[in-house]
Amino acid sequence: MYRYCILESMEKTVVLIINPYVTDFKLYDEWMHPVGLYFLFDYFEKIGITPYFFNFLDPGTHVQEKKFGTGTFECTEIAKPDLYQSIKRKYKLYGRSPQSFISYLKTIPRPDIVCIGGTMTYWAPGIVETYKLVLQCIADSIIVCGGIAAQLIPEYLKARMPYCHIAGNIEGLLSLNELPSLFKGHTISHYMLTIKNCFAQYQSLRHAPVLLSYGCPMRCSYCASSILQPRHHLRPIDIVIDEIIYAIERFNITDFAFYDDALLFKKEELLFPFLKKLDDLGCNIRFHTPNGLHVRYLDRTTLDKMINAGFKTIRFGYESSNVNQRKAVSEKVNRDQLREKISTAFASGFTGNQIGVYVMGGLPDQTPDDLAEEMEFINSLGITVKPVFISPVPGTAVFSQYAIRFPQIQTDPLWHNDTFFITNLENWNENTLESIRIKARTLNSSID
Ligand code: B12
Repeated sequence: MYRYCILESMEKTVVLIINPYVTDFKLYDEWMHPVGLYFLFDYFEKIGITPYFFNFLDPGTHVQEKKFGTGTFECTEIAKPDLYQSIKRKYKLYGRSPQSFISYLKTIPRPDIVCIGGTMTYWAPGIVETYKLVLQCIADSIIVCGGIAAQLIPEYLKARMPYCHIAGNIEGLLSLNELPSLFKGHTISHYMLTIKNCFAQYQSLRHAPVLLSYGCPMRCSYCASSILQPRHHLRPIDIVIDEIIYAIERFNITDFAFYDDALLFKKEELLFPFLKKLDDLGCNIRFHTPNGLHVRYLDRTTLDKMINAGFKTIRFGYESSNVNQRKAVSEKVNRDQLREKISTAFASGFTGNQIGVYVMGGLPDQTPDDLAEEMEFINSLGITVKPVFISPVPGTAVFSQYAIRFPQIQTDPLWHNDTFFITNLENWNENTLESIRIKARTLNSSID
């Protein structure tokens, strides 16, 4: 089934790394980067191979630019899978045209190995589409798929991409029996990898990712972080600073988004010295935290440091204050604690518009009214409310719980889509979702 080829030497091996297409009802570039692929790129460089890189979701090719470097991607409407027929929204393939990929291939030597990434499990049809295009264009290359989706749904991908090795992560790549022995013996140290070298491949960019730590010490029952990265470790601050300086000097970037699961954990050891170093260097930066921060680690000192360092968009993972659902979200914080943290953030100088709180819809036994009431509470604090809907992620406790009622989630990742899954729960449907979205817009319009 698989393809093999004889690779003569490390220096002559040509590797192409691809960030694949995405299939979904919506996709905006809120500082999106395939950070895992940037590390993979650097790993190849460190073992003596300089790879090539093609990003179907290149943030330098926005069709429309939005605030703080964000924007929208090129897309085409595609046929809805049968499962999604009840959803009234358009289903799309996001990413640059096949023609732009074919043109790119003409500029590089013929790849021996093609590495395809992939993030959300329910974006799997986008990975398969990319694989098909690769098969058409580069006959006989060795194709490897890795990243979050490959780690969480390997069987699904294997069944649809017969000529592809499913590696998962970089360690998985090294242990693939079918790969040439060239790779064997090259252990990796995640600590030393940098995103900088892959970054250099872009023509233009308006934003960049920052990752200070890898993995998460928390064990929320809906999140797969601890399965994907079982150990939490801190990246060397000097490497991260070097990446930022590079992004500023090469692309004149001002907007940086944190990708950490738990940015505020061990902040005295990591975030604080990092911000101090940047301050000493006099960098003029705007920071954003699209991935929610843990509210419980916030205090006046932290918030003061954040506002002084240029944090412009801060998001908190509050999820739910309902006692039944708080268990599902590691008892994040209760309402009184949130109220107190928000007033501290105001005292530090943040405005309501800069602060957004994620509230999760679709937790076990939660009704739309529970969520609406939660949103009103967030609004009463004078900040922005951000409803998000549950995606059951394989390997998590919430997934196992839902798998009893919806066994399909174990075999079909399209079920994990945040826009679709919730519509199957009692009391939830497309209309309730729409009313939640409208409610959020109305509530947020009163926030300065
Ligand atoms: C940052 C982040 C985001 C960011 C940006 C995501 C992006 N793609 O740009 C934001 C905040 C926007 C986001 C949003 C969401 N996210 Co998110 N996010 C993450 C997070 C915390 C980190 C991902 C990351 O970049 N890690 C850092 C890199 C370095 O790691 P990595 O990608 O795993 O790569 C490593 C290996 O896999 C390997 N590798 C990677 N690619 C390849 C390829 C090959 C060939 C090989 C060999 C190796 C390899 O190399 C790396 C080093 O080993 C993960 C949790 C986690 N810890 O992974 C959730 C996670 C991916 N998100 C998740 C979810 C649910 C969401 C949301 C749906 C939340 C919601 N309900 O609204 C939204 C949807 C976003 C959208 N656009 O529609 C889920 C996935 C769900 C799923 N079904 O797949 C995760 C796993 C968290 C969870 N709940 O368990 N997210």
